[in-house]
Amino acid sequence: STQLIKDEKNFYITTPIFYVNAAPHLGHLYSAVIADCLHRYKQLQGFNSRFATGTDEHGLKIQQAAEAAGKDPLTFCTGVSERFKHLFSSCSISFTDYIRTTELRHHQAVKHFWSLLWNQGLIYKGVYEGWYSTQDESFLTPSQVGNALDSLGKEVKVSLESGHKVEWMKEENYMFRLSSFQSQLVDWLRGNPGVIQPERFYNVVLQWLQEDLPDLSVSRHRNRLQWGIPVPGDTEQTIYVWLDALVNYLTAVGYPDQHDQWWHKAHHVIGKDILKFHAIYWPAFLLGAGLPLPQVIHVHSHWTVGGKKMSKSLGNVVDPLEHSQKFTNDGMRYFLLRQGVPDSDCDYTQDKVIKLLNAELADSLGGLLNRCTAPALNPDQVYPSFCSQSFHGDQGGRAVTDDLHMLAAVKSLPAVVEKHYESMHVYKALEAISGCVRQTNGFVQRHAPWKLERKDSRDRRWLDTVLHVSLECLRIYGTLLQPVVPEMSNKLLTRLGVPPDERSWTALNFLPRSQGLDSPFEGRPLGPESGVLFSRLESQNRDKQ
Ligand code: ME8
Repeated sequence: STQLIKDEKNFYITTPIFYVNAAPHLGHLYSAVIADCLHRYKQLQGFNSRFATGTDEHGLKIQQAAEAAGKDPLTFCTGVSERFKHLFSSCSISFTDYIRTTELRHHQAVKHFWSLLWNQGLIYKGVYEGWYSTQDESFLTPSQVGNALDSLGKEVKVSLESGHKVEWMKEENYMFRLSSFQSQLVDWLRGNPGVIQPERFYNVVLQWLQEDLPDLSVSRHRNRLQWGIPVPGDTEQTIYVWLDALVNYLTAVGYPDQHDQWWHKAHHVIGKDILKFHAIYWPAFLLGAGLPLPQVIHVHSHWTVGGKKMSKSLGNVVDPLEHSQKFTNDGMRYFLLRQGVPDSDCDYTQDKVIKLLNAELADSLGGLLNRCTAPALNPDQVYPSFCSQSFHGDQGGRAVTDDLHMLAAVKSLPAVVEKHYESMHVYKALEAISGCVRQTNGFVQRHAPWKLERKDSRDRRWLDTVLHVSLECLRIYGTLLQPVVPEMSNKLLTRLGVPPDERSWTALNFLPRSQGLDSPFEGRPLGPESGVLFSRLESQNRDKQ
């Protein structure tokens, strides 16, 4: 039972593993930031959280990209994989495992997984005939294919969902009995309504499962695809890249030897473009292999740039490293999570980034911290005492109705934020925090503590109380913001003198003194002065993107 209690606090979060055919872009960073936020949030709640990310390095698309670059595939993959790793390390993505599908441990995991499916009679040799999109590494039914014009005006067949070109192929290969899992998948979804979030995507998957679910080709002939893992017992065939890639989630927690205590806590963050693979193929494979299904699949939508899909040919691909250098890591993270809505696509423009960060981080939050810690107002550089009589007592209490509203809002803020972090509606959490910051600024503005007379004892008590309340608000905001803007929160909490062991979710008891509890902060010194919290960004008139 000790084991059980230990496992209860385990949590496992993943990002998609990223294709190494091209450089990282904004969308990739977005997936990683969402997962990182959830990982940090769980850790603050006392969970033992593991967080895996990495790169997807096999398949036709990569094979062709390496050829085009004139490099041998592994050298090519290593180069791009390092770029992803560097991006994530630079952007405070605190992964605990970085997996590459070209690693030996992964080859072993995939072979083991394949053999299990094979031994269950779930894989058979057959002939696949149908459409294939190399760009999506995806098989499509005729109803998923339509006509379009290519760049030369020639009529071509494309995937209706992605718009990418498809080709007709006919090949002998191995097939997985996907069709036999249709009703089990429907039962799983019906029995677990929260398993795919947001609900919109849950409904999409249920809809897909109303249609025909043909068996799935899970290998390619070696003549076509060499860059991959050979089928165990048949070196003429290479394992389909999606089967290979999905198993990475197991490899990263030690499959096949020691995945148990983590695997049944798996949470996947994915973009909407790869929903079918994660919500239909993956659960079917797992059912076939007798493994538990993921706890939650968190789906997010896409970023467009200047109203258009990001694409090399349009030249509007946002380099996330360059932009996080320009706007700071925390600035980028804040923007992506504050503006990114999981349910629908969002548009990225530098103008919006600058306006948002200046308003909410530099002016509102940074301004509040600056005011309450400025030596002019707080010459002793301490967390002053809270006096409930001067706040809300019968004699001379100076709080007004708006102040009480503010206190109530901040008091309920942790629960509100928690709810939104749990469902990955981080933008709602940030909206709530930012609303409270605004109210606290209003509180300070209303009572203009700089006009109070420090020598007058009644004024002084009130001044201290106003500062105490504001610092408490800041402490709550700093604590709640840690999953989103870790560096800035650290700076803020350090300035307030909050030590690292008082920054977890259990430290969120707001203003304990006003609730008749001892305030651990009363009289404590503030931390050292550390400059502005977030420097205002210059607007970039020449470049509106
Ligand atoms: O699909 N906006 O890799 P990938 C937001 N290797 N997110 C976006 C985006 C955009 N415009 N474009 C991409 C693969 N993404 C596979 C995954 S998992 C076993 C294998 C995000 O490099 C989105 O999360 O094409 C997408 O799912 C992810 O990047 C992977 O992109």
